[in-house]
Amino acid sequence: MKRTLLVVAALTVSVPLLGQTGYQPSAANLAAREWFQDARFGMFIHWGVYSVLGDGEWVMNNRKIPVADYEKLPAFFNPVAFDAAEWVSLAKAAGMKYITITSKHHDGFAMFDSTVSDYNIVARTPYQKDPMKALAEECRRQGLKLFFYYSQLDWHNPDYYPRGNTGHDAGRPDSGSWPRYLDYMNAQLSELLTHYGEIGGIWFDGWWDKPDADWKLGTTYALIHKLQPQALIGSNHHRRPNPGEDFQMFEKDLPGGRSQSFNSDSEIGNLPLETCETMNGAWGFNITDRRYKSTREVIRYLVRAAGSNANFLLNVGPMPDGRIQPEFVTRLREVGAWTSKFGESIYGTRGGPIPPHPWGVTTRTGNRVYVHVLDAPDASLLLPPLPAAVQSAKLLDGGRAVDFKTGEFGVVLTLPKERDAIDTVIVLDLAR
Ligand code: H79
Repeated sequence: MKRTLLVVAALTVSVPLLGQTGYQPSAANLAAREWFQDARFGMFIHWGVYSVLGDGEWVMNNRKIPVADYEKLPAFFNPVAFDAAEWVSLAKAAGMKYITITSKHHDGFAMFDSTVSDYNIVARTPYQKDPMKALAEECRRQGLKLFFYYSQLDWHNPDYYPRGNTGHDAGRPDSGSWPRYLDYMNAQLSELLTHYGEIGGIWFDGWWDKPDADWKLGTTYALIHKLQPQALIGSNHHRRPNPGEDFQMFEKDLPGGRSQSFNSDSEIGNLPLETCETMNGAWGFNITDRRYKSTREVIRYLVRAAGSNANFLLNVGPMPDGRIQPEFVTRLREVGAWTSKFGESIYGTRGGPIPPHPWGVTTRTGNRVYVHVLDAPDASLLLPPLPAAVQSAKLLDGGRAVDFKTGEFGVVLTLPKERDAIDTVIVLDLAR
């Protein structure tokens, strides 16, 4: 009985607090959402003191490393080969339009200059510099937007209490002040929103660690939107978007996909969409992970994402010395060769008009439809009826005409005998 009452009380209290109620995005924010969707392709960067161990960004939790031992890591983090211009140039060469980087991951270590705690890169590492500053400046110089990943979950701060589902082996005292933790988090977010010029937005993660806690999301979201109204807020909570969020992301799944257990409850909302994926199996640098996706697989994921009306945020986990490993660099340059040739079928498009199919996807701009034929075994392909009559069909690569017939059931395309091994893109111009 007591338990039931508690549950009811928790529900009635927490529901209205799940976001910035009454949020009206500013004109600048709405414009940024359009920019974001046009951009379609970004670079995700997971980089932190965990990179030193070469065992992924979850190493503190997975190897049950207590705070006292984990705190030895910053002394070994000295990325003397870090060159912001190289990273940004590489992203640009791949055809990426923005970068999203871990400013703080679950381990709680700030990869930026923070005054609210000395658990940060400037105070605790021999490097003593703020790489977010260098990246922000370089992104501005090269015309990319910079987003900050920020983990709401924290395995280091004792005020992250009561603890959530993870981080139980960090050896922290069984006490702490949750309101003080939220103040700390909001103070760090204020730093990220005031010290680095105009940023693209904040990519939250870790909410899922304490889904029943009162995160006072409305306060945090209002703070961000007040400091930078154009900044886009997204949260990787695997739920429907909350009021105050500006885009919705999916981890290791296309929108609506269910391949990951944590996506079992995810639902697609009405906001701009993004999906993120790793280039091997790891987000943070992993020295033994050789499960590299091929360039072809990466490009086809970008195509499938665009056809699902979503951006693709492709991850790299730089090494502790600041370099990006050659396996990633090679693939990114190859992806760039493809995007520079086929980019018009991706950038500035929206998914559709035909929903994704096993044979491939469609993207569109205005009255032009790009049919991305990925896995169509037959010599012809039937498209369901389109919103307007097809006036011409041609290959994007080379411009050769593609035969088509319009009938009662839709449009039948005669596919070229020689298919592109990655993606055969057919351009349809529809009547206005
Ligand atoms: O930042 C990246 C991940 O660290 C973070 N989100 C992306 C963008 C993330 N946090 N949790 N999860 C993803 C899902 C949890 C996966 C886990 Fe595991 C499975 C945690 C423990 C088992 C993968 C395998 C990570 C550690 C071992």
